[in-house]
Amino acid sequence: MLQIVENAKNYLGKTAIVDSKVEYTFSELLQRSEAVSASLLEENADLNQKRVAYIISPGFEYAAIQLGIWRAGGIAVPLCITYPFPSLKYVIEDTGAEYLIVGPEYEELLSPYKQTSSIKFITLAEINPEGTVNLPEIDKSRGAMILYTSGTTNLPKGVLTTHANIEAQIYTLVKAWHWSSNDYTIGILPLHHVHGIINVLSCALWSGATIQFLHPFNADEVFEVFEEGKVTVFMAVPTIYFKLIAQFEVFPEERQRKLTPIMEKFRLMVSGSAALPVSVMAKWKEISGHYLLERYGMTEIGMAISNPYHHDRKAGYIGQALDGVEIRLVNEENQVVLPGHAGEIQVKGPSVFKEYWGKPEATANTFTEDGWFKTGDIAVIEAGYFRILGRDSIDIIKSGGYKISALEIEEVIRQYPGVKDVGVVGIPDEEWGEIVVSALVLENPIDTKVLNSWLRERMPAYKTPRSYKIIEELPRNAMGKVTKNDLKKLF
Ligand code: MCA
Ligand code: AMP
Repeated sequence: MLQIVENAKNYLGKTAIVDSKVEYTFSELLQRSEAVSASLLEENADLNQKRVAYIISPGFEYAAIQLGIWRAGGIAVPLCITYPFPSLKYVIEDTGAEYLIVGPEYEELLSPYKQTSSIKFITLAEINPEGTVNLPEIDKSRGAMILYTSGTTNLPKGVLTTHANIEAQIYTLVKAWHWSSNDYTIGILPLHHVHGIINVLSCALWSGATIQFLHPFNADEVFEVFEEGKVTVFMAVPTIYFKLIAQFEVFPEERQRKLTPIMEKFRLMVSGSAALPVSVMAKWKEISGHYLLERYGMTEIGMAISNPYHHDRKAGYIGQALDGVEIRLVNEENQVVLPGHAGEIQVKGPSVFKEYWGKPEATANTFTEDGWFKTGDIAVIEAGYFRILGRDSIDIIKSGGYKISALEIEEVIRQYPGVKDVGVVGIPDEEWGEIVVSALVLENPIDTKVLNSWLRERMPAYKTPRSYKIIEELPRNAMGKVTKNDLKKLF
């Protein structure tokens, strides 16, 4: 029994999703998801954790497909809609997906998979709207979803979560942030990451709330929806709050005066995925009347630490351990540090993922012997609240809320003719958190604009460097390792 599906049965006539101004009830969502299950299962009784990759714009069909894969016993592999073909191919092949469900906008991009015999290519038009099927019993310990995350290796890793992990992640947030069927939220975040999939979409569906999708993100449209007066809960990354502030500031005073009291009535506004600058928090308070609730999470663990719903929210702090999540801070010897001392955040609990897909060694390395997940984030506790100090690896960059691996980008740039060596770093930026930049050592002269277009065919825009510097040699230490802090200074 999948709890998210069982809960939906309590709200059949209620609006679950608003997509392009069309309203869909929970009953329609369940029916469409069963049609998806039927088209995946055909004559089979259970997908038995076969991987189903899908590339669908945020909206009703996306939600129906996610539920349909789960109900049929498959593992959902949501693909990023802004990835170029090579990045999609990597995820599809790394998961060994046997099914690929493709929205109309992406059929041409993924057409190479139409011909292959190992993958069943399914378009939305091919899903029989009347399809029904006997659905299998799903054990909660089975795999439910694989999301890709960049790390300190040069290729992204698939993070496998079970149904039990996902239910724990959702339940924790529903309880901590008081979700109910009276809630109305906006879906603006990408749906290949935990923030959009779990914190917004799944928490809303689980609670019988309504989610209105806006795609692609557009600050003016977000305020238009606010003006309709239905929104109660809003979640975004700091870059989005930055963009909303910039948009608000160009509105005529009359519109500003109308918007503020509307936003003041919201029940909750949350920021996460990257550090929220105190300046953004202060400005947002002026505009909306809300102290943003900042929280901390990770693809591997869902949400772990959050500022309180009812009590003091502290600017610059991520809050306290969420219910059901165990947190400790340890030093380099893996010993718990004394209060007030910095240490790595380690996490235990039912929301922690099962494994990196097909990477037993990486999985083993990321857990301590006694089963704690090592986040790589360094924090300190001050007056009972956690504050993030940094990360243990300079090669992980957070830009626009996306986690980006410098090594992954370097690996691609190194293949470009004329490039002898390359170093990629993230430099601080108020709007994006960090911005990806690259230093190049050349064999032959190259045009960085041409390099940039070449990269855009191989990686999404958010990973592509925003600026390049051509240098004679990369700064290195006595061991020959590139000293990235010195590299940062060049920018
Ligand atoms: C895009 N641009 C950038 C970046 N991304 N420039 C610098 N740094 C970047 N990171 C450029 C584009 O190339 C383009 O320039 C211009 O900015 C507009 O790009 P576009 O993609 O249209 O931007 P946008 O649509 O306005 O997107 C901004 C965004 C988006 C809405 C903030 O980045 C976003 O949705 N971020 C959320 C990511 C997220 O959900 N992360 C959660 C993962 P040009 O025109 O020259 O091409 S973390 C997570 O799940 C954990 C569990 C957690 O804790 O939540
Ligand atoms: P991802 O793996 O994409 O899910 O990104 C998770 C990472 O985002 C964490 O390991 C943190 O480094 C960072 N992160 C998430 N929330 C916050 C926050 N509120 N403040 C600072 N960093 C955050």
